[in-house]
Amino acid sequence: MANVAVIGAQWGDEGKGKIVDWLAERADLVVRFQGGHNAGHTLVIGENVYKLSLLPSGIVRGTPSVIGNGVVLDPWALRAEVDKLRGQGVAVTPDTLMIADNCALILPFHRDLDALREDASGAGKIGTTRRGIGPAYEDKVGRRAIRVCDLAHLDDLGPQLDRLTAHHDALRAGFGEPPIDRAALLDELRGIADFVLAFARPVWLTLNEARRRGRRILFEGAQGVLLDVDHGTYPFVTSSNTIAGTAAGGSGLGPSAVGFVLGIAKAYTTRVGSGPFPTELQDEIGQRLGERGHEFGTVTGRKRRCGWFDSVLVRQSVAVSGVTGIALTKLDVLDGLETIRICTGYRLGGRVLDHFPAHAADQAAVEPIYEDIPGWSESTAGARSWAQLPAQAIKYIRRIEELIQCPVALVSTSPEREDTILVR
Ligand code: 2SA
Ligand code: MG
Repeated sequence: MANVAVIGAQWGDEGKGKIVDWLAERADLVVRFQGGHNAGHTLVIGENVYKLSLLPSGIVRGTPSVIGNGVVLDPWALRAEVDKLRGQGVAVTPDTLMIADNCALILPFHRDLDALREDASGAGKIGTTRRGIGPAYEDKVGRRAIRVCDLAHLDDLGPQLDRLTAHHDALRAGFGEPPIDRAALLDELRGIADFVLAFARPVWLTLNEARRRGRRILFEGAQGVLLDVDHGTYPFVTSSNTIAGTAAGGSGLGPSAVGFVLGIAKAYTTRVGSGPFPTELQDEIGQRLGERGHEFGTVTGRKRRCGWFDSVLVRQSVAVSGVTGIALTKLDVLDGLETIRICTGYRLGGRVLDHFPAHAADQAAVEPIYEDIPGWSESTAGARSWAQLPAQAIKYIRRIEELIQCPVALVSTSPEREDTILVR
């Protein structure tokens, strides 16, 4: 079986956690390759609910899990999440969790800067998770970051720390904040170093070795393609590349390591945070989707904006991420709607577009062109076979496949792993 990369085909929260859990059973290793603890992956196992932000979802069932170099790692968030999982009876050991020693760290002042900027931006704010993700990636690309491997050399950080603090002290001064207390920072790092280093290793070696031995690797994407820093709704995006292509580079494997790209898409659309959203519904249908779909952020509890399925956006995600098959989730949330709308194109200043334009003002101005499809009155919640789906629901899925130019490989009808339909 080919190695699978699971990525979000919309703005995140498509239900990746459940699908990854479903696939993790068939994998030997699960790898996170981008993002950080801004992700929120929910796994429902019997009576238990596990909410993961940073750790790969495989950890819950004991599948060896890897945090790749493309991730930005907050050591204190790591410890808190590990403690919480251990409290739920999940074993987290250096055998089940491996962290790339070349991962860049998220430090306390990254979190501060994220919040300071958001608070200062008023209506123009991005709506970040305030976890310090953006500032940490900036320092990585600016070649100033402290990385996991540096935790073993805290006494030799001198010039590196000078460059880092000089950069941040200038930024902080602009917000009227005091300079970074270097002694306090080093103390905090000393207090957490051993905890992180216990899991640290050159995971690229481990992964390449696993590949040579034919082990199956599952790549677990976070957020979604429309939040990709290049291909998403810039500047209302996250600071990493969320496309499937990152799975290789963010873990230290070559591109041929990814055989099958499974894009996860909700049967409607949601978005949390600011930015354009052509099919957003401000009416009672949007309200209903949010309530029935329990659309609140896993990490921050924020209410998600809801709207109709946008086939233009998903088609674009399929293309830029090389999606091989789609897992369509939360179909049951549409149960009982008389009419369901699908966006098939946009109107912009008298022109018809078959793609989402790059410019932010154009993205905000496009008007969706809709196709209306009759809904179904039957319940699809918990359906486990194609035969259990109402004829209209099947028509809806088939139409989506045509429009996005990609087959639907899985349909998910509840948060329970077993409530999944394998198509064909
Ligand atoms: P950031 O914090 O710099 O990555 O925020 C930048 C944008 O990326 C969005 N973003 C997300 N959107 C949906 N889900 C995410 N994860 C959590 C979840 C979010 C939560 O799964 O529920 O709990 O609120 C996620 N992470 C980042 C963010 O909203 C900004 O638009
Ligand atoms: Mg989520």
